[in-house]
Amino acid sequence: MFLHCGKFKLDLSHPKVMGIVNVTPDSFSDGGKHLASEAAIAYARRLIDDGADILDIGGESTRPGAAPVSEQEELDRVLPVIEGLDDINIPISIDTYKPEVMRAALAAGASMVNDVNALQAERALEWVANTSAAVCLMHKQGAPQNMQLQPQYRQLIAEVSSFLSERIAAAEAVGISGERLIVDPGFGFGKTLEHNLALLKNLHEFALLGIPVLAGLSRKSMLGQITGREVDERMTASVVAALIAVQRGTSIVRVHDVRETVDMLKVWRAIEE
Ligand code: 7PM
Repeated sequence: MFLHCGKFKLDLSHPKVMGIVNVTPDSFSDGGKHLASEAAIAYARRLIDDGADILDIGGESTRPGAAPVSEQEELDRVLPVIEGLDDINIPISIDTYKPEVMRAALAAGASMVNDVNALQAERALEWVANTSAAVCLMHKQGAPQNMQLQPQYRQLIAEVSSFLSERIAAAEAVGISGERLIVDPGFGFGKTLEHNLALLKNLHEFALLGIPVLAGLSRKSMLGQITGREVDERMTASVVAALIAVQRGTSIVRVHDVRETVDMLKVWRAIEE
């Protein structure tokens, strides 16, 4: 299976690593916008050295309860970073749910959209259709501000699956072909620990949609709940969770710890081929 993203064709016959680059003021330097961009660019280059296959660049935290950021602020954060990475030879994904940010980022050189809102915003489908970018369609229940309050499902896997299948149909209806699509069950987005574990255990079910699956488990609170560890101490748990995901057919893992995840995949592949 190949993923078409802009000028890139990613061979998904082996799982790929998407490295997370958060361009938020608290993540990179408080010495002003320019320094923050430079630091984010340097960080992104390190992830490439570490073996990242895709970079996911985001300017607004989608974490539960996070304050929304204005469109202009988000653009000011991510565009200089995308522009500063114009020489790299791996795809850049823009992590946003805002159509204007998608459009500007794709024009600046990004070739994938990672949308936790699955292109449900007005104009998002149409704008992405007019490009050759790939899109990750993620499931969530509720809005980031309240989604963790009381998540409930009658049939978790079936509900997440049918949402994703409806979004695949919506994307294909506007001309975004299946080769450009990725689906993601959205770990932690309106899910309890029990829900997250059931999703992880049954991840192979989503491969039945016929679209590559992406899993974002890195450092998530479900791993904190299981191990009792703080967010900065969840690397081992994250790498193991990524292994469980690829064992269940996941094509792309979205991670902070690129080096360690790449090592894990090398070990896994050594016995898998
Ligand atoms: C706090 C909680 C901070 C959660 C950050 C997060 C995903 C994503 C995020 C995912 C896709 C994080 C998350 N998670 N995009 N964006 N899939 N496609 O760990 O699971 O970065 S935000």
